[in-house]
Parts: sequence; structure tokens; C-alpha cells
Amino acid sequence: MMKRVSAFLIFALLGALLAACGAPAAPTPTVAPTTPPTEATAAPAPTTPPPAGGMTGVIKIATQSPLSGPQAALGVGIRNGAELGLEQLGKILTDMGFTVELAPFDDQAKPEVGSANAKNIISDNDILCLVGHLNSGVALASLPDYQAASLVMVSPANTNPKITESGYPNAFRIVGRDDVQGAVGEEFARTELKINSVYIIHDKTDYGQGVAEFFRQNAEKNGIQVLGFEGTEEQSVFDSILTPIQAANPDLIYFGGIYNQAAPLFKQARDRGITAAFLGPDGLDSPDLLKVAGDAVKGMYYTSVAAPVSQFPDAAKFAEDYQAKYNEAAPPFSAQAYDAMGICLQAIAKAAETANGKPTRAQVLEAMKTLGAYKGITGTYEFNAKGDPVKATYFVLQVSTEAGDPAEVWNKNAVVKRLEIAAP
Ligand code: ABU
Repeated sequence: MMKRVSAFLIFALLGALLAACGAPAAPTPTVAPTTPPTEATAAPAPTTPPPAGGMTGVIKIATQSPLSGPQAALGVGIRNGAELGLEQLGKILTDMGFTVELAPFDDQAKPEVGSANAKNIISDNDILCLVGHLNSGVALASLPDYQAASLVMVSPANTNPKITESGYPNAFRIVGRDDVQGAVGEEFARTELKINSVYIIHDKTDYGQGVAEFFRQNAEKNGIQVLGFEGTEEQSVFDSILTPIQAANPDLIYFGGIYNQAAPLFKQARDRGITAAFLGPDGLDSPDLLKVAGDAVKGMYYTSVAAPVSQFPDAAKFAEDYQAKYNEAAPPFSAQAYDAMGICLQAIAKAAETANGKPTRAQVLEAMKTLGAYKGITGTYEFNAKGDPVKATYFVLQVSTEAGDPAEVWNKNAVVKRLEIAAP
């Protein structure tokens, strides 16, 4: 027995000696090539062993957004914007000695897929920050897992108040909120469009129903007649929704939801002779609204917390680089994803300096809380204690009536109002 123990000790000592002599050189700092979109069911990537000290090792930043399905036009833009951000801003970590990688996940705009992905994301200890989501309902389904792992989420798009009102210390966003966006839309409809009556439709999601409720509350308070308030998950044939709207003959149809559902709804409304004005929130801020609905939406108004990238002078180079890399115009929310990535990188770098090595997620979260102002390409962001930006920009925009490629034409949408509003 003693002999077997001695032999084991000798082998162990030899092994330790060899490992010390032949320890691998620190990896050359690089931005690793993009990994392909991860399937919702994909197994988590293996984690690298923690470095023995110093600024070495792999650091991953994940994205979650719809990369497939009907909302992919905005979701892919978020992934691409974050990817470009990592390529151009990742130097802050590679100069320290780390290797940085993007870990993109496809949440399909479905809460259950986002939640399943979240479990894979937190099981990969190299993932230190997350840029996402597009959909507030998907973020809300994923946040309990992120919180359990102290993983920071920086959203470039989520506007539902619950994101930052539910007590998640790790939830941050750089955009405004629907309690404000709904009020901005209602005020514009009442004072500029001079509407007296509205029929409100929503998509039954946290986001769509939420913003529709805020619009309704303000409309009722301010004397606009609300002729209907309906939720629907219908995606293509809206006859049963449009028949009562046609009978009610409202001045305005307000749609709380995303462009993929709004486009056929608005198109079919016009096709059957409904003349009401259309209005909706930032979920409509996609060239695909114009691509599918065509003339039906030309000249219509919408509110947004994102706006076409052409509205941000500091994002001009981003727009050029995006076009060159992805062969299409940068969609709304992609520049915000670039900034969300920049914020993740700053927080990780700050945490690495404090830790004098690869930080933990908890250390990144601590760094986020004291990050101070971050100057991005879409604005300067500073977070309040809830994780909201101290001030957010809200736009009222009008869809261009010009002909041409919708992705190009969308950048010609006119800004009717631009408001800087403090977080509620
Ligand atoms: N705010 C636009 C994207 C939709 C959402 O927040 O769910």
C-alpha cells in the first residue's frame, strides 16, 4: 500500500514539474473570429481554465437576439452591431493580454428559447457580459438566470419598465422606457395629429401590451376616446381584427408590437379602405415595415428610442463599416448594440484592473455600478441605481415617402421631434 502511495506521489511531483517547465506561452492577444450563431439547444462551449494570474485567458461577451424567424431583421442587426463593437473596441482587453470572443445566441424572440439559452450562457464561465435582448419579454424570462450568475446584461433595445423595475441588480439598458414612450406617442397624437378617437391593438407580449397600456392610460386621461383595446397573436390575416375597427371608424389605429405583425395589419387596413392614421412605438422601427407594407405606411408616424442610424452624427463611420462588412445598411438598434458592447468592454476592463487578472462576473457587475459616463456613438450613457440611463432620447419620426430600397429609404425618415427625458 505504502509503495503504491509513494509511486503516486512521485508521478504527481513529476507531472507538476513538467507542467511548470512546459507551461504554454500566454496566448497572442487577438479578437477571435466570430463563431456561428449558436442554436438554442447547443451545448455550452468548454470554459478555459482560470489563468494562474495576470491578464491572460479568453473573455467572451454573449449576445441574445432573434437571429431567425420574423424579427431577425432587427435581431441580426443587434448581433452584427455587437460584433463590430467587439472588433473595433475589444482592443481595451486584447491590449491587456486577453483574447476576446463573441458568443452569439439566437433567442428566436421567444421567452422560452431565451431562458434555455440563458442557462447555457451562464454555464460558460468565460462569458462575462451580455448584450441583449431585442424583446423585453425574452429578457424578462432570461434575467433570473443572469441574476443567479451575477451576469451583467446591457440591453440596446428593451423598453418595458419591468426590466429595471423588478429589482435585478444586473439589468442595464441604454434606451428609454415605455411608460415615457407611450406618453410621448399619445401627446403627439393629441396635439399634432389632432385625433379625437383611437382603436388600440397590441401583440399580447410584455412589450406590446405594455406600451399599448401606457398609450391608453394617457389617452383616457387626456380625453381621447378609446374605441377598442384588443390583443392578438395573429401574424397574417387580420380580418377579424379589422372588421370591428372599420365599424368603429377611429381617427387613429395605435399598434403596440413589432414591425413583422404591424406591416400586414396596416397593409390590410388600407386595402379594405380604412383611412385612420397609424401610429406605433419603436417595435416598428425597421425597414422591413416598409418592405412588407409599402404605400400603406409611407408618411405614417412612429415613436422610437432607437431611430435610423443616420440620426447619429457620431455613428457615421459605424454606418459605413456596417455596410462594408454586412453588405446592407445598418438597421435601427445595431448602433445601440455597438454601444452596449462598448459598455460591457469598459466594465470588464475596469474589473480586470481591480482584480489584476481575469475578473469574475461579480467583479464586472461591481465595475458596472461605478462605471461613470460612457461616450458612445449614439449618446453618452450613465446609469441610475435601477440600471436605466439617467437621460434617454425619444424620437417621433415620419416614414419617408421616397421610392427605393427600403433599407436605404428608412434612413431618410424625418425626425419630427427629438426629446431628452430623464428616467422616471
Ligand atoms: N423596444 C423595442 C423592442 C421591443 C421590446 O422592448 O420588447
